[in-house]
Amino acid sequence: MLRMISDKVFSGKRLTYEDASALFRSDDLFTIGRLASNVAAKKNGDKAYFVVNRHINPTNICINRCKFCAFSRSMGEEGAFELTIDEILEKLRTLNSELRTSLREVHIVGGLHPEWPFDYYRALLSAIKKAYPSLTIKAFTAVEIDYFSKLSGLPVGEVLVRLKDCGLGAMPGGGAEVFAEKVRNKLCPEKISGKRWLEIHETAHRCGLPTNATMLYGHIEGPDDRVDHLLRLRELQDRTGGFQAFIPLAYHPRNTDIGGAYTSGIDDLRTIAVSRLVLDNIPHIKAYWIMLGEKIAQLSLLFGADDLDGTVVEEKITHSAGAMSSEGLTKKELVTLIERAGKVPVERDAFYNPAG
Ligand code: V47
Ligand code: SF4
Repeated sequence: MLRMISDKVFSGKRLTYEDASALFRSDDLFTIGRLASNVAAKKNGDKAYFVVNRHINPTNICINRCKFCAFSRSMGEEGAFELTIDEILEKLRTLNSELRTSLREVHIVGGLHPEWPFDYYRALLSAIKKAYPSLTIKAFTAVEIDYFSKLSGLPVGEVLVRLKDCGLGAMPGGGAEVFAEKVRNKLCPEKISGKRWLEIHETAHRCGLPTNATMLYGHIEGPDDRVDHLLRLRELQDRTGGFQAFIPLAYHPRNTDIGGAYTSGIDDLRTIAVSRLVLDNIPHIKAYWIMLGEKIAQLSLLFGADDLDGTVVEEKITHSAGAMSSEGLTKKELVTLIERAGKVPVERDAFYNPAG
């Protein structure tokens, strides 16, 4: 079976549901990795990207309370936080000088706050854009965008246009989890459906906003749920071309309602590789070092990934759930990880242009 898949990949043929399912079930990690690495080299040469970025979470108060999420709190619960716009600006102002001078992207996502109005989010974008005009703001998952539409009574397209007018430059890929209804209903019954997530990204692409896509793996899903997820993304990308990167997110079990175990390094590498092979129309596969740990993220560069994300600085979502990685890396540390994998580090902006 792998031989046949390998022939297909080398002749540029698209993999089917059955092919992807066989890849997720195979234990021939090195063959799959070598194949994925070949595909990655055709797309991105020996480049491995990183970005000088900072993550910011305006609040962890969330009405959804997904069962895999250790980050969220209810209003008034111990550990709940909410940041003012000034406090968020302060986080950018107090970056060390190396980061402040080369910061390209701020990544903003948070919980669905029961009381904040849509105007808070618009004012937040405008304030950041005013203080840092050249910074790209990558913000708000499809889950938040759907919530803003409900809050404001505006259709999703209008919400996105108004956020874009205030400085939104791109959308992150969170909230996708696993699209398959049976799994999703167990993991996060309050969350928007997979179909709605895809619709919102389609609307974003049509509004000229590039987005990313993720898949949360390693909890209660099976290999066929993963395949279904990847194929639904590939189908949308065929129609819009708006996804920049796909990021498999390794489930972290600590302090969550569903518990369970950490993913294995083998499954992490296989998931990166299969994603690279199946998503033939998405330009970049990101090995998010925060979730994979620095060393598996580095190895992922030999299994089809071409991007490590970035400096991050402060990370709460995965660290609430037992991440063992550090919270931030310096530029030098990212460059060293990449060079020691035998790849050429490319510092990028939010749109994969080399940072000049
Ligand atoms: O939406 C929540 C996931 C996402 C857990 O687009 C968990 O560039 C693992 O989407 N274990 C947020 N994952 C992170 C995210 C992301 C990160 C980096 C870059 C980009 C990008 C996007 O984390 C959430 C959810 O899917 N998540 N809890 C957990 N226990
Ligand atoms: Fe809320 Fe997002 Fe956590 Fe779900 S994953 S509870 S939507 S913050």
